Amino acid sequence: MRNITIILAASGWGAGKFGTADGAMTVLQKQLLNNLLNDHRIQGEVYFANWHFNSCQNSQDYPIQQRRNHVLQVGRWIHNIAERTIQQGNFLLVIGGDHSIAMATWSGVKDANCDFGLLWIDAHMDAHTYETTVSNNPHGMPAAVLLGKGDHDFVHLARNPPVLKPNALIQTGIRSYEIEEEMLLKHLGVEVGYHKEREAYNGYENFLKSREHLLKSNPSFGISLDIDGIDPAYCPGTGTPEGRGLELDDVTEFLKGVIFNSKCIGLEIVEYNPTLDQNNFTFEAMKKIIDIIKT
Ligand SMILES: [Mn+2]
Repeated sequence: MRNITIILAASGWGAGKFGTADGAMTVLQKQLLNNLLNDHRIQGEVYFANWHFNSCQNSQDYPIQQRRNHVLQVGRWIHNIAERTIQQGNFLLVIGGDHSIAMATWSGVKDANCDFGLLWIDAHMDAHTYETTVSNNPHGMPAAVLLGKGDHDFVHLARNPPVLKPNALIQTGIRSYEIEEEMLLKHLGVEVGYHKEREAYNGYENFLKSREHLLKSNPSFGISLDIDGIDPAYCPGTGTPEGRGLELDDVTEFLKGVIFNSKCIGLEIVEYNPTLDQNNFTFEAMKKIIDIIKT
């Protein structure tokens, strides 16, 4: 029996468009968790919270400080549940929502006295701070925050920051970033898997290598999956799509049965924005991803 705690965080406060919040909403309403929750090998509990009155609004219509405060509120909620989840030995599944929630997810895991490495699957580095950001969107900052850089309160969602030492983070799928982000990660010595040559790329092998590498210096690992890391041909429903992305099959193959892998502490899936979907492609991809983790 595997105990699993699922957090559905309907928050787009860290993104440009609040529609990202509808990702968690859709997963709930369209019952994408049913196969997980009805599996006799799994004992699941679900936490859901919606942080918007109107997800049709743009976050740019709100002051930066207010958006930041909401990101912190959502973050404290997630942190507390994540911490308890890991203390209880449960598998943690977080579904967003935008990627700013990663600050909280992995801060909570760390505060449960868990040593882990994090595989970051994304088109973007998300290594901005308020000093370098162009958009002022916190979902471009979580990797920096987890490394102890940037906004003081974001960093201190964790009791003892930084959450990650540079060798406990590996990024993959990266193909869109600003020079300031690259400089920060290079300076710290984080391993970045660039994804510019799609043809020459062996996605699945690469995931396995990254996991092995993380497990050399960490007893366990977690996965932060930004679905914009996957090619927009499969996942067009996301706020900042980038072409020439990862193969969906590589990602699902890697995630196969992951909740029964005792070395894997948790998975986070973020940036699904159903309002931007085309032909339900992203919906179907989400369904596939959620089902495969118990297969
Ligand atoms: Mn991201």
